[in-house]
Amino acid sequence: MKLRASRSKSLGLVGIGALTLAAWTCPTTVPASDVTGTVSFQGQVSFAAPIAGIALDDMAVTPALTAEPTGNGEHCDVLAVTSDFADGLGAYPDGGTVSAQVTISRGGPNPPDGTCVLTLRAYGNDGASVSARGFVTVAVSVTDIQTSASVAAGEIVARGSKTIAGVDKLCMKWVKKQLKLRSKCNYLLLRLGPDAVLKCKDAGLEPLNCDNGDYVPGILALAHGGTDQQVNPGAVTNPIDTAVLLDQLKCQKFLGKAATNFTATRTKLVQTKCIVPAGDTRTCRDARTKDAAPKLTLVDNCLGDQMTDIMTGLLVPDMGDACAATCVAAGVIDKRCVKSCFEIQLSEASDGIIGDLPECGNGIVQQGEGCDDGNLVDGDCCSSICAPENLGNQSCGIGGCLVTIGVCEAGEPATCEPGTPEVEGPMGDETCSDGIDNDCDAATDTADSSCN
Ligand SMILES: [Ca+2]
Ligand SMILES: [Ca+2]
Ligand SMILES: [Ca+2]
Ligand SMILES: [Ca+2]
Repeated sequence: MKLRASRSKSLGLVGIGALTLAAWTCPTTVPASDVTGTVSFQGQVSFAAPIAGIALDDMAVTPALTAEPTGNGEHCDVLAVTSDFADGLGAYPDGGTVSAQVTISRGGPNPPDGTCVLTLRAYGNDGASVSARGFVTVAVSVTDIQTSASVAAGEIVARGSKTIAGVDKLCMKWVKKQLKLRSKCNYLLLRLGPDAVLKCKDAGLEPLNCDNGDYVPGILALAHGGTDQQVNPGAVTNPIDTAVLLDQLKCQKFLGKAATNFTATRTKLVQTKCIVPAGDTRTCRDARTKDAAPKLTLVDNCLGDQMTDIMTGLLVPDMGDACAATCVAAGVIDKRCVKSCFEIQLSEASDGIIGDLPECGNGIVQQGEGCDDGNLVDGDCCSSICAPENLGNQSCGIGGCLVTIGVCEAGEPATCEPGTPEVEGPMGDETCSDGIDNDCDAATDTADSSCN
């Protein structure tokens, strides 16, 4: 099982580490060498497993508003994006464009020569509680930007998630425990062979609606690649030659720990710090990614590079294609690249577990929204920022049937229903002298024929 799109061999992944210069190092204005252009994308969206209520043409593909540079000291900025839906077979764009206006800069007279790594996100929902999400990273060169090229992106594999963010305590506990235990189990099986399955533990039954998109197995697959024993424990019939490959095995363990610790930490931080009224923003979640990033330094503990075990034929250490394809060349692991790749991949997986960011205008009332009428228009009871509006009162009916209520109720237009007419009369009855048009026929008391 793969966490994400695997056709990433052509994609470059990144070191994050843009150099920040203090202002005083640039005493004079330098000629601008920035390169700006609008790159458009085409590609394919698919589902890891069918998701009830969501079809491929419900999926909209949108470039993220941030991009990472690969060149030292360079910057990539996304100035504007356009979004489009996939067609019935998952191909995008479908009639419109998926594009990003990008500037790559180096801040000096020399033109930039690196690439920008952009993230394309695919998202759709069933209009209620279930969503589908996926992403892919795509490298865009200076030439692509300069020529406003059309770039083919790898396949976006979408998984199920929740439209309303947040997981309960039981789920959080299960995720954390399961990641830890299964990662440990993977190491035990590699080191000791299939008999170690007896030592393997499991966090128990997954709580209901906890990981419907199977992000947890996806994370383990990303951390362990071809050595992942989760799907078929005991597939390794012989233990790995620990004498020869001890460093490699330890490295595998660190990759697992780094990935699982990072994910558990980020998921918990997002839950406690971002899932609060009006607090769940991309900025908040990105900040939690940075808070959890130190967990990924465990990757640095890896000694040695990839080797193939003679007995089992397994490549150790290994990781999912999404990172292996870009961060391992001729068996040499680029640890900085692995950390960056894990950070991107696992943040998206953590968002998959926790659920969607609120988006005003998607028709679903989410965290921090008082209403969501599916548009970004003011004056229709639910404002352009998804706050219920007060548009004064409305009245209907006459006489005893007169009803006055708010134009809006709880962010939706309210329908005024006149009261029910009562009997007025006959003559002598108190309803003929109460000053009220009880039967709502526009004639009050003695003016009403029923009182005569
Ligand atoms: Ca919403
Ligand atoms: Ca509105
Ligand atoms: Ca009356
Ligand atoms: Ca009357």
